[in-house]
Formats: sequence, structure tokens, C-alpha cells
Amino acid sequence: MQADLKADRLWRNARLATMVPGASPLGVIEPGAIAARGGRIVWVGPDRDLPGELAGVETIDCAGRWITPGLIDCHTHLVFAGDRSDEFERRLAGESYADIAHSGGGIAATVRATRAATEDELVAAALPRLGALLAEGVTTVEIKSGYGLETEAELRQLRAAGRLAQIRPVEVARTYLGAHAVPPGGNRAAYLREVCEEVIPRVAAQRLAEAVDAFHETIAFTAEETAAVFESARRHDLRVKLHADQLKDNGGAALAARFAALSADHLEYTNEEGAAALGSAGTVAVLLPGAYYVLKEQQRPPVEAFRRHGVPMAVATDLNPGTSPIASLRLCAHMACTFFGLTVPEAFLGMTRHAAQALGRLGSVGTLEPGKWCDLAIWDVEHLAQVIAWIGPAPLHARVWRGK
Ligand code: DI6
Ligand code: FE
Repeated sequence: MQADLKADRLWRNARLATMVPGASPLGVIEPGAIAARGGRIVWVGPDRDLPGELAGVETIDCAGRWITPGLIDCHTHLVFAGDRSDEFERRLAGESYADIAHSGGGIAATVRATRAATEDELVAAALPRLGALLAEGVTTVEIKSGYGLETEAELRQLRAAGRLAQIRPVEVARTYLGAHAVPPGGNRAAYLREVCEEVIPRVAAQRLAEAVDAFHETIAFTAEETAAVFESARRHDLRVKLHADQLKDNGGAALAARFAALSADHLEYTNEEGAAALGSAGTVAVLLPGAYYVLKEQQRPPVEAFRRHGVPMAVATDLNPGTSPIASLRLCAHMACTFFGLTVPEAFLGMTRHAAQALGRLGSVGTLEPGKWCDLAIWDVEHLAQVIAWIGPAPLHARVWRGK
């Protein structure tokens, strides 16, 4: 294999945080070099060890800058229509998230606007939000449906999410979240039948999503209902993810683990047993400090227990119009450190390797290793902590997607 090692592009004189497990938590190589061919990494290592046959192609001198894998936002709801900034004012005036939901606002407000939008309108509304993520080095983003809550509107949201990947240089992982809420005025049992027997088979047959998510909460779906959705996902070869234990301990982490979920997300109220179950199942804990902040929650996810049980932790924006109107993964990493006590290396792993694992994409992104896509974020910083210590413009020198 070494014999026909060829590259079409080289990055040299860089400091690499490869995110590959090893001696240093972030797999640092300094000074390091990366060679790519056809959009994929073919070689990574110390600059001085660069094989001679790779020299002579287009070379970018990184002048000592840091390179990380392109960032991965593994939990967003970024395709939706309408705006709910009025709810920000209502909360400031004393109404709670639940009060607003009960008076027809909240998720229902976004559902009305999303149902009324065309696919083109959904794409147009999503582009600025996606653009904000790309501008800070994101190269892979997960996007959930869940604001249609009827077959055609859900499928339209997923198609719009797919279109984003055709018009911007980004990989989109789509997740069907039909079990987000019972549709306003809808019948619970009939809607769940529609999700399990009609939509999931169509999503699978048309490859409109690769995973199925559910909102398992007292205000949303029970364990039995969630299990039925997951059984259907399993029958159709779709992976599962779960919004779990956000508002109270519902045993959501254990439920996610029982179905070998890719990830369990939120987890503020998860207990020790839940953390242990995630550890045994290899399920990623996705921390979403944006929603914690916006809802002024007090309960923090059990980060110590996740560490003890070897649960990989990812960090994501949960970008949505209600509980996390935040289009900055860096800000969420900053908050995961300040609010939840993550270290800076943990926050970086949470936006790279562990986020890739939460999307079942560890084989293709999330670390700098031969065979993976050459998706890079090149940072104009002296220390990697600067990337998330600052709130404001990203110190991003260049974003490379598929080697370009
Ligand atoms: N968890 C949340 O916090 C949101 N959805 C979810 O599954 C709320 C989304 C919204 O208010 O629009
Ligand atoms: Fe969410």
C-alpha cells in the first residue's frame, strides 16, 4: 500500500489535534502534516516523516496553525419555518415554557409555520442558520424533522435537509423525529400508528433519514410509546437516538441503552444506573447546554458518572426555535465547560470524535486518520482553548471540506 502512496494536496508545518486516542488526549502531532487524495486523507504524521513520494504536489504551509477535524454538530433541528422570538419576551415577562406551550405556542407554533412552508421556503429559511455553523468550521451536521407531525410535512422537512447538502459543502445526517409531539388536535394512538406503520417505512424506503429519534418525556412520549417507535425503526434498519431525561429522570438513558441507541441526548436528570447502562451499550451522551441555559435549568448532567462509566460525551447546539435558538457550536462547547464542567479537551472530542460516533460516522469523519474524509478546521490560534474560550467571531483561518 505504501508503494502506491499518492496525494494531490498537502498541509505542512501544522499543529495537528488528530483526536486519535493515544498518549495525549487530543492525539497531538506537532509539527505535523496531512496528505489527501480525492478528498480523503491518505497520510497523517510528523512533518519530518512525510514520505518522499508525497512531496512535490500542491502544498499549503500552515505556518504553525492548529488543525482539528472539521467540527460536527450532532444534534440540530435547523430546518423549520417561522420565528418564536415573541416567546423570549413572554418568558422575560414571567410565562414559563410550559405556559406558552399550553396557550398554543411552543412546538405547535413552529408546526403551524412549517406545515405552511414549501420545501424551497424551508431550504431558504435554513440556509443562514447552516451558514453560521459552517462559518465556525462545522463540516458535518445532523438535522432532525419533527415540526411537520404529519406524513407529508415530515418528509418535506427531511427532503429540505437533504437539499442543504447539495447546495453547501457539508455532510448532512438526517434523523426522523416524528415522535416529537402529538400533533395539535391529533389523536395520540392514531398518530403513533402513522409514525410506526406509515412514515418510518417510507423514510427507510426512500432513504430520507438514517436514524429515528423520539422525545421521551412526561410532556411527550412514554417509554412504551418510544419502544414501539424504536421497534419499528429496528424493523426498517434505521438506527435510533433519544431525547432523554431532560426535564426529569424517566429512565430514558436505560431505555436508549436497551435499544443500543447511537446516542442519548440532554440527560440532565440521568442517574448512576442510566450512566452505567450507556457505558455498557456504547451509547454516546450528547450534552446540550444551550437548552439548559435558555430554560434556566438547575440540574446538570452527571458528567462525573459518564467519565466513571466510560461514556463518550459529545456536545451539540440543539439548534431549534424554542429552547435553543443558538447557531454556534463553539458557544455550546464554551457552555458545556462553564456549566457542566467539561475540560477543553473533552469539549473538542465532543465536537469531533464523539460527535461522529453519535452519528454512526466514526468510520468516515471525526478524527484525522488515513481513509477518512479530509474535512479540516484550520485555526488561527496559539492554543486550542482560544477556539472556545472566546464568544464571538471564530478564529477560523480556513475550512476544508473533502480536501478543498
Ligand atoms: N427538546 C426540546 O427541548 C425541544 N424539542 C425537543 O425535543 C423543544 C423544541 C421547541 O420548543 O421547538
Ligand atoms: Fe433536540
